[in-house]
Amino acid sequence: MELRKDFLWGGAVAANQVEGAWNVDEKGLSVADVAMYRSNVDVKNYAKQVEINSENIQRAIDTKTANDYPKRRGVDGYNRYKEDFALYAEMGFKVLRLSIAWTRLYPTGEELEPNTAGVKYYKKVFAELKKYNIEPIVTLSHYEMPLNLAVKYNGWVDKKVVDYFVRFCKTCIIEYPEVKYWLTFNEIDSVTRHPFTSAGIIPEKSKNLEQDEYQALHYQFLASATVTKMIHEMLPEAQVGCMLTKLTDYPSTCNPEDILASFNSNTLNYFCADVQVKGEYPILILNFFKQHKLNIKITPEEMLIISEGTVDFISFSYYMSLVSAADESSLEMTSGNTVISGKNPYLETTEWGWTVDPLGLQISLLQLYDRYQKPLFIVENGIGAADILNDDNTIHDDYRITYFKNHLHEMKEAVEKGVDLMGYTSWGPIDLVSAATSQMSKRYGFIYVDADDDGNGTYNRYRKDSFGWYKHVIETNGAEL
Ligand code: BGP
Repeated sequence: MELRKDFLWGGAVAANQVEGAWNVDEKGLSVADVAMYRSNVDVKNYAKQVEINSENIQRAIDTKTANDYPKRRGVDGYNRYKEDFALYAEMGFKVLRLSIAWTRLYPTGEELEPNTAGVKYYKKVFAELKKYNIEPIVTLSHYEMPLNLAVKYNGWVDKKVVDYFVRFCKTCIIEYPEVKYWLTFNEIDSVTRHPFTSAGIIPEKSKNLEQDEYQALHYQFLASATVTKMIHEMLPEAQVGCMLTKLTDYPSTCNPEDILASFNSNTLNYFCADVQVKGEYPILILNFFKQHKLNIKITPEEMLIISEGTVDFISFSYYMSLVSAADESSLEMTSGNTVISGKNPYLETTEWGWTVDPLGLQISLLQLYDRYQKPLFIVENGIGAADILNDDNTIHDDYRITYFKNHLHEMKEAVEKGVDLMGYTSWGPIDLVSAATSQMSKRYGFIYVDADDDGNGTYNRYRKDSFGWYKHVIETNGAEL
């Protein structure tokens, strides 16, 4: 089986990682604007340790420049989007996944009417994409909650936030009816890994953090289903997807104890898709709540909405696989994508320690399709590397070409075996500010951006070697890798 004729090739970005212009045109502060993640962060406790407390947030609010917070500068995408879209068009993109920054439309999240400048900005963005027939895939929430809602309500722990989010989404649906593909929450499962950026939870405000994380997740499910229903009613042609971090877990040995540990890890990883695809909580998760003495408020009325707002397709990010053992101390540990896991002796890691596992992509696709029989969409995949810009403005990133070649090969194998795959968008087709580390030097793009970790540079764009390679892949609809 070949890839669909209308296979959706493209790339994926998030507003907070490319736009910059953090305080322009009435934009409010978002959680991303104050997150100070650094590369030396202990991933084991990620946001829970990483200086996310009231004092730190206040300091960030008081800081009026972008210097200390590279994300506030992004890659100047707010001003340079036309140039960037022309480059995407040159590569032959059919789609661009991007997010609409909640704080451009509702600076504090609580306004009754949207900010006109913000609404206008994305109209220009979509019109520009239209020129090239590039379809937008819109993520409604990509770690971009208004900071005000985090500070005032401890984020998604409070049900009020559901209404604020739905109001924002309704505006998006009314203002941008041309959008055919919508994703509600980026990596929705990440609430339990980095509760601040994912759900606006300030850990010191939580009496029981685990309880709050799962409560927040429940309200995100509710909001997602409400918005999914709304899109289905208001834009009958449009499709809505959930978005997961696919973290396929392998047992460290064939000892049944290790198999069980790995099964448990996979069960937790499937949990969000189970809710968003099937419209109900899996029994194993309800028991997990009991065992962990979590008392999550879930009403029958909310479950009705969740059951009525199931998604049309499953999208996911794929960067790595994990290894579990019953006795964690038997494992050498590694970290990546805010996850800590056993190191897999059969696999290499990137410069940032992320396990590289192309076959794991095939396995993930097969497992997801086998479990849900829903169309799948790979909406993030890529390698963060410290590229070198040569004097003649070339960038020889053969390692990136190898990475993509291997992953796309496995993707095609899965399709060959019958998986229904809608498309593939690489993460960061242009270099952007890293979500976890706030670094520029961790580069994902086919397009190089001349900026460093402190925000210095010309911000000029240069084509890397991988640029021409990806263009050819798209031209041949993946036949030639
Ligand atoms: C995913 C996020 C993205 C992106 C990517 C790479 O988890 O959805 O926003 O950033 O990971 O991560 P990083 O930027 O930390 O290398």
